Amino acid sequence: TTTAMGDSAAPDAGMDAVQRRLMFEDECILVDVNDRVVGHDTKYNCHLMEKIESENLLHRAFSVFLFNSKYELLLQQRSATKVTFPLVWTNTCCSHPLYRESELIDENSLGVRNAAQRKLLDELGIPAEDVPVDQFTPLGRMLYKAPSDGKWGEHELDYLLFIVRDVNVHPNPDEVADIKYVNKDQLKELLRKADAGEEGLKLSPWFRLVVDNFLYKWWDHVEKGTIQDAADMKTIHKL
Ligand code: DMA
Ligand code: MN
Repeated sequence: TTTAMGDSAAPDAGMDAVQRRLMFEDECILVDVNDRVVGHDTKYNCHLMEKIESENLLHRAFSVFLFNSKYELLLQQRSATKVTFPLVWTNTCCSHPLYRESELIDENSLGVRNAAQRKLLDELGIPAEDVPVDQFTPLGRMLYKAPSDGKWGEHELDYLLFIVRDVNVHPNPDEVADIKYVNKDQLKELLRKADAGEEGLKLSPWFRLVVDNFLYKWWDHVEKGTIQDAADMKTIHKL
C-alpha cells in the first residue's frame, strides 16, 4: 500500500532515535514575515519541505556566534545523525525558541536568549553561568529558506546573537561531531576550501548567508568593543 508520507513503506525508518524524539517533543513558534507569532507546530512538521511549501510554514530560530577573548569564533560540525544538514560546519550553535512562556518573551529578545542558553548547554555542554542571558547581543534578524535534502529543509526567521566569553566546552556527540575556534584568516581559508569542494568540507546555508552579508563587519565591532552599535533589531533581512 502507499501512504500519504510518500512511497516508502516505513517513513523515517532510518532516523536517529534522539533526533526523532526532538522532532516531536520540540514545539516550534510559527511566525509571519513580520515575526508576529501566529501559532505553533512540531519541529517535525516545521522542517518538512512539503509542509513548508503547502502551508507556508515559517518558524522562529536563532544562531549564536560565540567568540573567545582572543576574538576567535567557535564553529561546530553538526553530527552525522542530524536530520537536517548532517556533518556541515556552521556557527557556534543554532536551534529554535520553543512555544513556552520563557522562550516567547519578546522584550529585548529575552525568549530567544533563554533558548540560546538552553541549547549551548545541550549541544556544547557550556554551563549556563558561562553564558549569562544578559551577555548575548541580538544583532539582527534574517528570513531565509534552504532545502537540506529532498524531504527536509529550513524556512526560518533567524535571530543572530553574538556573545564574547571564554567558556568551558564539552560537545554532546548526539549533536556535534567536532568543534574549532577560528580567526578571520582561518575562516576565509575554510570558505575557500568549501567553495573548492576540498576535503568534503561543507558549510551550512544560513552560516554562509551571515558570512556573506554581516559577519566580517560585526566581527570588527567585536574586536573594538562596539558591538552594540551594530545592532539593528528593527529590520528583517529577507535573504
Ligand atoms: C536550527 O538549527 C536553527 C537554525 C538557525 C538553522 P538546528 O537544526 O541545529 O536545530 P536543533 O539543534 O534544534 O536540531
Ligand atoms: Mn529550523
